[in-house]
Amino acid sequence: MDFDLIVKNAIIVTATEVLQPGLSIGVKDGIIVAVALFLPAGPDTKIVDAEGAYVTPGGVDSHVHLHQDNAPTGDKWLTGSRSALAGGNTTILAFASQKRTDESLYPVVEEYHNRSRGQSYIDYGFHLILTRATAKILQEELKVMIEQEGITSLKLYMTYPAMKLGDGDMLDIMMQARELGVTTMIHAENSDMIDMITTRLLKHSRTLPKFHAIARPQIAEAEATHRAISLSTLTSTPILIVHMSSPVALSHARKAQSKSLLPVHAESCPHYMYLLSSNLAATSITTHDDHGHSHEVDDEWAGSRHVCAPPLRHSDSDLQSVWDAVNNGTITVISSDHAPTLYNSPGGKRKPVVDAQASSSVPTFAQIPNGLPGIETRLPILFSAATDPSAPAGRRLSLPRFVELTSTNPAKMYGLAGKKGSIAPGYDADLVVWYPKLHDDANITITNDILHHSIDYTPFEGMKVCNWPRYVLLRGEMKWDRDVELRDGHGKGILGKPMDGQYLKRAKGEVLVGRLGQTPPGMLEGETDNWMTYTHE
Ligand code: DUC
Ligand code: ZN
Ligand code: ZN
Repeated sequence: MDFDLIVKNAIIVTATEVLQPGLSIGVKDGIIVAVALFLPAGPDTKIVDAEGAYVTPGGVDSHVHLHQDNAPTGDKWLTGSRSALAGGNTTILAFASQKRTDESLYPVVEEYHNRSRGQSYIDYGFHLILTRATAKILQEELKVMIEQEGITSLKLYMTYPAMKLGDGDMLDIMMQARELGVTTMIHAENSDMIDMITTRLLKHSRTLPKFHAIARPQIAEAEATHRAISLSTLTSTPILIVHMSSPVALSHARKAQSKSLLPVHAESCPHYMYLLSSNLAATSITTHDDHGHSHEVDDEWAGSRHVCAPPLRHSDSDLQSVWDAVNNGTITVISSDHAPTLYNSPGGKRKPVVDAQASSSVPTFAQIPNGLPGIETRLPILFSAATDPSAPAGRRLSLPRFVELTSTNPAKMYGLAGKKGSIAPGYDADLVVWYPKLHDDANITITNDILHHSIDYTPFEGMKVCNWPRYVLLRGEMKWDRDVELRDGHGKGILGKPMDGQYLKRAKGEVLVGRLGQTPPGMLEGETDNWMTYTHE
C-alpha cells in the first residue's frame, strides 16, 4: 500500500506505554493503517520527520464553552477551535445549552450547528446542557439526539438560578439517562449556601472580586457532590462530576468509586492544579507599551480575571489534593473548562461602569461572569508535568497517564473510542509531535500574546512550560506548525482552516455500566421493571 503520509522517527506514547523510539506511523485516507519500525514510502507519500520527538494522540478537550449566550464576549467557534489546535487538540466537545424557556431541544441543537458549522479548525461534538426536562424531552427527544445527532452526554447544573435543577428533576433525568445510556455530567455546588453567603457579604459591602471565592466555599462543592453521588446511587446512573476542586468533594468521589460498582467519574482542570484564590485579590494589571516596557496599572477589579466556579481554592494543600486525586486514579479526565470572557469590554469581567448619580447600584463580585480561558494551555502545562525533571514530586504525571487523562479517557467516556484518543491502526491520524530538542533554556513562558483565542488575558500569564506542540496533524493533515509565520490572518503557526473540523456523531460512552442486581426504586426485592434489561452495547 502506498501511504499518504508517514510520520517517522517517533517516540509514540499511548495511555499504556511509551513505545520504542524510531517507529513510523503510516496514514492512508486520514486513518492510521500501520505502526512499524520501517514503512516504505511511495512516490507521493508525504514524510514528517518527528526527529525522535514524543508523538501523542491529538488532545480531546471534552469540556469547553464556545459561543454560549451567557458569555457574549467569550470565544466563538472560530477563535476557540483555533486556540485549541495551537495547543495540541484535535477534538473538542462543547455545549449546546437549553434555555429554561426552550420547550424542545431540536431548535437548540440546530442553533448550535449554525454557530459552529464551517467555523471549527478541529473535529467537534456537542454535549447538551439540560435546564428543563419535560416528559417529551425525556421520552422522545433524547432518543432522537442519540440516534440522529450522536449527542450522548448531558450536563446538569445544581447551581445558578437560570440553570439549576432540583433533586426531583435530577432524579427524573438520571433515570432516563441510565435507560438510554447517556453520560451525565454534573456541576456540583450547593446553590442555597452560595446565595446565603453572597447576600450576607453584599450586606456588609464586601463586593470586590476576592469575595467570589468566599461566597462559594468548599463545603458547597462537597455537599452537592455527595448529594449528586447519592442521587446517582439511588437511580443506578453513572455520573461524571465536572471541574472538581476540593479535597472533601474528591474524597466523596473516591469513596463512591471504591465502594460501588457504579461508575462515579471525576474531572478536574489545570487551574485547580496550579492556581490559588490569592489571584482574586490582585489590584493591578501589567500593561505593555509599544516600546516593550511593562507598567503596573492600579485596578481594584484585576482579580476578576481569575473568577471561575467552583472558585480557585485557598491553599497549596488544596492543589495537592487535586494532584493526589489525579495520581491515585480518582480523576478520570482533565479538561480545560475553557469558559472565557473578555476582561476589558462592556459585559466583560472588568468593573462595570455605573453612573453613581443615575443609579444606586454598586458593582459586585456576583455580577462577574464565571469561567477562565485555558483551551490552548491545557496540554503544554500537563505535558510539562510529564517531562520537566524539575516538576515537584507529587505534581508529576507519567507520559502514558498524560495521554490517558487528556485524550484516551475523554474519547472513551464520550463515545469516541476506536476513532479518537490513541495511536494505533484504525484510529484517526490525529497526532501531536512535540519539540524534539529540550535545552535547559528552552522553557516557553506563557503570555497572552502567544495564544490564539480572542481573549485579552490568560490566567497562566508568566507560567513556564518546557515544551509546546511542534506539529499537530488532524486526520493525517498538517494543521499546526509552530515554526511557520503568520498566514492570512489565521494566526502564527496555523496551517488549517475553520472548515476543517468535522461534526462528530458520537456513540455511547464506553464506561457506562449500570449496577446489576439492585432493586429499582419503587420496586420490591426480586421485582424488576425494564431496569435490569439495560445493557450497554
Ligand atoms: N461552569 C462551568 O462548567 N464552566 C464555567 C463556569 C461554570 O459555572
Ligand atoms: Zn460547570
Ligand atoms: Zn464548564
